[in-house]
Amino acid sequence: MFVKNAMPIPNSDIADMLNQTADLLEIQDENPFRVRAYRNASRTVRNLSGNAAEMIAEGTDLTEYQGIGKDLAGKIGQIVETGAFDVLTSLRQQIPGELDKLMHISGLGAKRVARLYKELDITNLEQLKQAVDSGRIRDVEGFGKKTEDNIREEIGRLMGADQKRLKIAVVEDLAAPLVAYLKKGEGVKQVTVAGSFRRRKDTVGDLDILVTCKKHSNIMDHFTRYEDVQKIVSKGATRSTVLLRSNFQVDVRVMQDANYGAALMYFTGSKEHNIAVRKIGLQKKLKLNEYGLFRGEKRVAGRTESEVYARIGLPYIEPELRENRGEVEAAQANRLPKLVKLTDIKGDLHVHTNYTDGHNSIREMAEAAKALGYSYVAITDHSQHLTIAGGLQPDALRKQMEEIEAIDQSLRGITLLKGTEVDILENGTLDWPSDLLADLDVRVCSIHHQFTLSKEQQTTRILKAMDNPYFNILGHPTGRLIQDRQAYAVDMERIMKAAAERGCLLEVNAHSDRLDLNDIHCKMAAELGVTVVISTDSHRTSHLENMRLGVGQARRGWLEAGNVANTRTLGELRKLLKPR
Ligand code: DGT
Ligand code: CA
Ligand code: CA
Ligand code: ZN
Repeated sequence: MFVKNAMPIPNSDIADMLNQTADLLEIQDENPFRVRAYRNASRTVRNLSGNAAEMIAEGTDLTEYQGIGKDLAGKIGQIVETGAFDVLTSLRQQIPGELDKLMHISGLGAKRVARLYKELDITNLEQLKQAVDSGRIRDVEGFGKKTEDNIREEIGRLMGADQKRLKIAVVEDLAAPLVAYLKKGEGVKQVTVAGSFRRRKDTVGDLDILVTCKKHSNIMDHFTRYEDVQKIVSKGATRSTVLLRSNFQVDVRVMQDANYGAALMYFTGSKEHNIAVRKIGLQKKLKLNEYGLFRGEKRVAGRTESEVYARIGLPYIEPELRENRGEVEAAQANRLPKLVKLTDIKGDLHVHTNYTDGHNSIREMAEAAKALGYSYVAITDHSQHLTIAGGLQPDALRKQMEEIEAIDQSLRGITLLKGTEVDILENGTLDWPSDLLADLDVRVCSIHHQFTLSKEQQTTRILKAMDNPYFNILGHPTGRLIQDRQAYAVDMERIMKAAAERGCLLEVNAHSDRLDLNDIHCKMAAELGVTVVISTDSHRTSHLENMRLGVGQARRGWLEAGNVANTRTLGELRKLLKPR
């Protein structure tokens, strides 16, 4: 199970859940009184002066407040206790995608959103945009030119706001040349990217860069003259902000050596982590801010992060853990995980070639894997059902297996494994017969179609597939594409429990668009005793290096090398891949 967060759930989260319930009920054309009851309760909770969870714990009767009857008080109690409540949970299962967000677009509303879903299968902003762009929306009853124009304008605004965050791989490409450039500035000593980038979040809102330099450096002139700068938002001696041509924001702050560690800690965040650490400091009469750790007026630490943590009485906490998801408590109890590292990874178990939709040959992929120092790599092309990706027919797979064996014979230092990425069909069977599966070393089993099944159906489908004795690895287990496609509905806890029982592995897909399992799911995997595999799903040689992105998510999910199958030797790995 999830470790319960030490912080009580904020009122705003409870209020959001109640409001979302009202939205979803409205989309279902429910009784308006029931809808309004949820909206009223939401507003009341949002405006409470105390924290609802704490109030309940202290015995306050919430029904004393306007708009909260016995029934709703019970539901709020359920949210406070479990972080969820049954009405919303079941509504979310019944109503796909982001219909509740779409209904707030001006010109839409609940009824129209429901109609768009029924007639055009629209469940998210991207699909709505496509329907507007292609003119299909005009064909729906009640949608005229004016509505269409309204929606188009609103989509532009929403997507613009949404796209301010970028995928971490994209931000890496912006950050690397900028950091190299800053390091060339006169008198510059250290340059470090802090913020969510350093915590390896899957998307990043802006770059927070810290610099130390000798006195009288012209670092801010240097920074603002960077060729990719589109606009200087502000420029000062110690802090400047610019927008790059991609519209992405970069903050640069100049720090003193004496408080560099404290500043790095502050600007690495997360804010929630910082607050939790500061609280512990205060218990010891120590004040922590970006200028250092102070007892009274006296700075007692600040030069390095380790020094600051140590003076507060904590071991060093890795940036990826700093989300206030229990890491501070774990640090206090000396129970921090020893996080998996990129250098622990011994091979890649999800790689495509030009047999299907990859760009490189088997030999090219194998040699690139060898160059990374791996001791094994599995070739896993698509199965027959996935025709759009050139899925192999059985005889083509047989031919590929022979070629893999031949190339493996000719390569030293790395073992090529015969694999497949086999589709999980809608009824839960695998897209290859058992005799073919039996002759392979690695079977990655993935969902590539029917994303919109109900949670129950999708879960059953996967569980059924896992009953197949040849099922090794569940590929990209939620199917999400970051900022592009929602995860399909699935009961991850049930899947993980089943995987743990059967010895199935779950993939952390390191492809820059995917990164699923995500951080939360990785943590859940460790807690439920599921072993994961971190794989790149490479479609060309350069993709093999995306392994670091998957490792980043695994680290955010508290995973140690022992939780990750492809940190093991080939011999140990083969045991995990044996049919059951
Ligand atoms: P992002 O950019 O949205 O992906 O996320 P972050 O975490 O990089 O957030 P950002 O850029 O707003 O701020 C960078 C760090 O600075 C943040 O992780 C913690 C710290 N910070 C910013 N504002 C505050 C604040 O009001 N209080 C505290 N304690 N820390 C803050
Ligand atoms: Ca940031
Ligand atoms: Ca920032
Ligand atoms: Zn796939």
